[in-house]
Amino acid sequence: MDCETTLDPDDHIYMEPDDFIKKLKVSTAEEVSAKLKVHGQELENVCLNVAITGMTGAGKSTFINALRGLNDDDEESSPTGVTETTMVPTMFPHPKMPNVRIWDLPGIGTPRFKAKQYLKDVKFDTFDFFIILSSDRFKENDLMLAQEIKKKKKNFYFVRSKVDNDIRSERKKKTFNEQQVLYKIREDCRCNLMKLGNPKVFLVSSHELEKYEFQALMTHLEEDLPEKKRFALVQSLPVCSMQILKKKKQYIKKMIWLTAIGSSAIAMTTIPGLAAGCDIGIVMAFFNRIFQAFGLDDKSLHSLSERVNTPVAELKSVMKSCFASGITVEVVRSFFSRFSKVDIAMKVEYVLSSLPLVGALPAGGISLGTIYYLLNKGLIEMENDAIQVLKAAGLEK
Ligand SMILES: Nc1nc2c(ncn2[C@@H]2O[C@H](COP(=O)(O)OP(=O)(O)O)[C@@H](O)[C@H]2O)c(=O)[nH]1
Ligand SMILES: [Mg+2]
Repeated sequence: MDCETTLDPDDHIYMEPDDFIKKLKVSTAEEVSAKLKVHGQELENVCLNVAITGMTGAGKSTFINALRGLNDDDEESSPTGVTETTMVPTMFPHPKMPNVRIWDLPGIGTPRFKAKQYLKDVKFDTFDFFIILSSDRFKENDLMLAQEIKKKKKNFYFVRSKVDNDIRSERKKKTFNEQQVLYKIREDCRCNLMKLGNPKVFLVSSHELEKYEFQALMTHLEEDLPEKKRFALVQSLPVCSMQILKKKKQYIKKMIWLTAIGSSAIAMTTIPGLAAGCDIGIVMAFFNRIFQAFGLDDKSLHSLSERVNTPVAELKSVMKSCFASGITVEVVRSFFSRFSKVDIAMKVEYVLSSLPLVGALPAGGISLGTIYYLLNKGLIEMENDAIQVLKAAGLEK
C-alpha cells in the first residue's frame, strides 16, 4: 500500500488546543501526569447502563442488537421473535465496549402490571435511562411505567418502533406520502401520551437506523447524559451515517492531547526512528480504538455488509489508508516513517509556543507536538476510510 504523504499546508490541526487541557490548570509535569492518569481512567471505566423496555413483540431484542452493531443472526445477538418467559432483566454488553451495557427488561405486558413494584424488581437505580418501545400505540402499562420513572427522577424516552413496516404497508396506497404517514404515527402517539404532558416520541426502524429518528434519539440521549458518559455512548454507537461518524470523531479528537501526553510522558516500549521515545502501546491502543469505533474491523464490516446487502470485499476495497488491514506495530511504524521530523517540527513549534502548559510536560525522545500531529493524521486517515465505506454502503447522507 502506498504510504507516501506530504504535510498539508492548510492543515490547522494545531490551532485547537483542547478545552480539557486548558481546564487542567496545572503547572508541574507531575501534576499533569497525575491528573491525566485519573482522567483517562475515568473515561475508560465509565459505565453506561441502558434499559430497554416494552411489551413482548415491540422490537426490544432487535433494537438491542442494532445498538450493539449486531445483526439478528449474529452469535452474540439477542434472540428475536421469541416469546419472553422471564421477568428478570437480561444484560447484553456492547461487543466492543463492555462497559456499555444494554438491558432487556421484559414483562411489562402482564395484566396486573404494577409499575412501582416493577421498577423495584428490576433495580431501576442501576440504569442511566430507560427507552420504552412500542410497535403500535403506547399502552396504559407504558404510561404507568413512564410516570413512575419520572417520579424516580430518571430519564425515559418513547420509541415508536418498526416504522419501516408502516411505511411499507402504506406505500401500496395510491395516495401514499411518507411524511404524512410519519405525521399520523406521531400524532397518534402524542394523543396517547397526552397524560404525561408532551413527551417526545422518536420514530425508529431497527432495520434502517440511518432513516427516521434514530439519530435524533441518540442526540437527545447524549445531551441528557453527564459529560463522562457521553463519550461511552457515542463511541458505542454503530456507524450508520456520516453524522454519527462525525460525532465520534469529535469525541476522539478530545482524547488526542490526553493520548499524546500519556504516550510521550511514559516511554515504555519504543520503536526506532521518529517513534522513538513515544509509547507505542498507547499509540496502538488509541489507533485501535478509532479503528473499532469507526467500524473498520472485519466484524463491523460483515455486519454492515449484511445490513446493506453489499459484499464485504466491495466495502473493503474502498479503504485506502495504511490502516486498512488492521493496527499492528509494523503498520504504525510504517505510518510514522512517512513523516519527516524536521517538517513536523517546523509546523508545530509556533503553536506549541502558544501553549504555556507544554513547557511543563515531560517529553521523551519525541516532541509532544509531533505525537499530537501523528495521532491527528492517523485519525484523519481512518476517518477517510470510514467515509468511503459509508459511501460504498449507500449511507453517505
Ligand atoms: N420491519 C421491522 N421488523 C422489526 C423491527 N424490530 C423488530 N422487528 C420484528 O418484530 C418481531 C419482534 O421483535 P423482537 O425484537 O423479538 O421483540 P421483543 O419481543 O420486544 O424482543 C421480530 O420478528 C422482529 O424481526 C423493525 O424495526 N422493523
Ligand atoms: Mg425479546
